Amino acid sequence: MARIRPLRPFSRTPQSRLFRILTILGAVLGLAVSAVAIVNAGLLGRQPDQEEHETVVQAPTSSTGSCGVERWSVKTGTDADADLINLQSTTATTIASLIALPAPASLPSNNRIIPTETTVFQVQATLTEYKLEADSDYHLVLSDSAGRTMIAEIPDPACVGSTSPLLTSIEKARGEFDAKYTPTGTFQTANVPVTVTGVGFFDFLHGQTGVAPNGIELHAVLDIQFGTGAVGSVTVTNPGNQTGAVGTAVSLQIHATDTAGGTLTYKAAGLPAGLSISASSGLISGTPTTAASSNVTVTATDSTGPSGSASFSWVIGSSEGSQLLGNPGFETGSAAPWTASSGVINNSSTEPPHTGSWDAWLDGYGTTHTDTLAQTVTIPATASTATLTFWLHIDTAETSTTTAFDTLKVQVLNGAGTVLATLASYSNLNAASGYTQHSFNLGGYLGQTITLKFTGTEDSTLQTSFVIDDTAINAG
Ligand SMILES: [Ca+2]
Ligand SMILES: [Ca+2]
Repeated sequence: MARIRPLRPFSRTPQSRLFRILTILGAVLGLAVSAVAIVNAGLLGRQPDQEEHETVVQAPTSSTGSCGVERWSVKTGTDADADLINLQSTTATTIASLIALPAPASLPSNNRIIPTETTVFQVQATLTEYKLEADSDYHLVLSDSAGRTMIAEIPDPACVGSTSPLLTSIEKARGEFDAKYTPTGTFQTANVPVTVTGVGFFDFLHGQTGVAPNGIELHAVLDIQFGTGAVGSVTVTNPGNQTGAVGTAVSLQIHATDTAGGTLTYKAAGLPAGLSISASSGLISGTPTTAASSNVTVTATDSTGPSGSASFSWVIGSSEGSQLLGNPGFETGSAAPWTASSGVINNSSTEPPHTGSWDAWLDGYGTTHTDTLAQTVTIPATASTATLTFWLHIDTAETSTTTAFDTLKVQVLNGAGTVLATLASYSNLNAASGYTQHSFNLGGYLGQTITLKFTGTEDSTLQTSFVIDDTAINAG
């Protein structure tokens, strides 16, 4: 809305002719809007300072009984762009940098100047003076060592809409200030070092005390720390967006750096069901129970007060793509969690792997011999499909084109060792160069604990080698 010039007593201070004209014009405009309960700061009975010329609205629960009007939603986080404020990070800056920003050509009443007004800045400065404004703001004047000044404002929480994402921080900052000072309607001198955190904001130039040439302010202030030197800060390293599957255990270590000198406590909001974070170590662990997409925010708080956070998404699939077999390509160089007969786990170049360095080589002796390879898995009841795949190479010294002298059975057994199904049987008749992938539906075993077993049996002469690699049981 258009800003309304205040009505002032003509006798109060010497005024320019232009100002008188504007004042009279303002009075006319003021009358025009009086029906909407806008009252004038200059008429509230307190002695107004020269610099604040803004209209206010009555708000009985606020410090002065009034809240502000001009760009008020932007100042307090209830504007149309409030959700664009990046509250997840804080940008350390200086008064010199902020007052060097170009002043916008116009200032929208209910929208933000991006990125300055969607950024949370932190400035170390000297608080030179402060005052309770007619709009219930605490008006702080910040100065750097070169005398450059800018304004920071702590709104009265009673003047902040309940939907504002800034409300909690504003309440905290107001409390931090109240714990040290008691602002009144008159400027009081402080001259103490402060670290002020707040949202960037461009104000109209009213000649406010301490105003930056470009009108930049920290408005609203979200935190103020008093004292010399840095208060320290906490930075949480964003782990990036995560994916997982129902039934597959998770272990994600959150890392944070802390210069505040205390101890860190971790919290997480929005974790997928089944996961939790260790408050002391920052380790997120557990097993997801539900397929869902979550927005997770992890916050680390130093015991002296500062905190940092990081947000990321975490998509839990319905165990789609979850692969149940351990050591599926035998690349550990040993059997476990397979059980295998002696000599099966192989890395000799005589029977090279499908991928990696290792495979499972059953038989190949040319004498009566049996090799086995087995692994027990539980197929989740939450899965709707389960598929066994593996790569198989067969070579042989047998020459028959009609008789299976040496065989490899692929079987499913139950917990008692009873064969539930023979999925396939291969033999010397299937010998070929290279590997072939085979696939079998295990959808009949959802929710069951089964043993997948390969059994290679040779007769008394002429070797046949059954070489297996890159196995998988994918449950989804
Ligand atoms: Ca391999
Ligand atoms: Ca044979």
